[in-house]
Amino acid sequence: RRLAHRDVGVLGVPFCKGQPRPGVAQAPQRLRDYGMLKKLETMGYRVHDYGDLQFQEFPDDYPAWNIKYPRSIGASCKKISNVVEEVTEKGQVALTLGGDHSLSIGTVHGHAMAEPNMCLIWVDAHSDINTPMASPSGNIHGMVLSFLAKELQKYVPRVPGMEWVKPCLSTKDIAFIGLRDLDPAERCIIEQYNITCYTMHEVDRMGIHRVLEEALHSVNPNLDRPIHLSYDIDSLDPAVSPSTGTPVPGGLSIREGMYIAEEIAATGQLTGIDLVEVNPELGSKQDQELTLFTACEIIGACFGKRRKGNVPEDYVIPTP
Ligand code: 4U7
Ligand code: MN
Ligand code: MN
Ligand code: MN
Repeated sequence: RRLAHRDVGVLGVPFCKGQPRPGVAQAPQRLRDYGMLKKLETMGYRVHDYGDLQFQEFPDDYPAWNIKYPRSIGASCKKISNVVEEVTEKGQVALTLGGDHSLSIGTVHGHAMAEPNMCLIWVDAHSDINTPMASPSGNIHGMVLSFLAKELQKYVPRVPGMEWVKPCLSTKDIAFIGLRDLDPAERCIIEQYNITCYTMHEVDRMGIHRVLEEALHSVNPNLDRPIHLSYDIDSLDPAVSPSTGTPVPGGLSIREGMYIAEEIAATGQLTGIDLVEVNPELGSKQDQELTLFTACEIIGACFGKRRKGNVPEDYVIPTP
């Protein structure tokens, strides 16, 4: 399967209801305007842009327990899941541009429907595994994995809008990288279910090379499983990605962020990517440009752009 994927299916998700700050819904268009898709075309990919997803309005979308906008998010994620499943089945790499991280309930679900043997690498400052009853905020972007992990369903109530979700992952199929802001329930779940987890503490202790080696080994030892990479831009240090809703100091450097993307791309197994939580309306003009630049560099690396250089397949050194 290595390098077989020359087609990318792009889905924009201008969605922000999983968290409180507007602006994150503008990211898909801003990333396109910044030239992200042109960059992929220049790299030799055929880019199929499915445009921005259209959402249904739910005027009376009252909280369920403390969960905010369950019906809107549930219905949107159901659509997202169907699109990602179709795109994956066509043999295209599904690239989803968020939008807040709640959309990954849809992308991971859709990818798993098409590729049941899939594993998940979650690059984030946060673990997004709060259960609805434990969440301190009620924001779904911090609860994503609790809806998807089979082992956690005993903690998840029947939420209006989410009835369609089939828990499609095991906690064994998840690896976290970059974490540095965990709520008590999240730390407790990671320990009780022994979830593969490399926080910034481990990045400092072991270096990013060993972190990637071990993370890949634990979820994908033979590198024969399709990989879903869910990349929250807040995993990176606010110095390189300031325009995001929940920035946390002490994050990944741009070099570590690119190394992660390069190594996962090199497996040849990366078939689904989310880029989420870019908020191009936060911070100064310069902050916004920098965040868009960083996001494009990361996505380039996810699609095989290497800092050591690339040689096109049919390249010959020019002769005089
Ligand atoms: B993101 C938080 F309480 N854990 O649940 C929560 F700190 O997608 C933050 O990673 C979640 O940006 C952040 O609301 C979600 C909070
Ligand atoms: Mn985050
Ligand atoms: Mn996140
Ligand atoms: Mn965030």
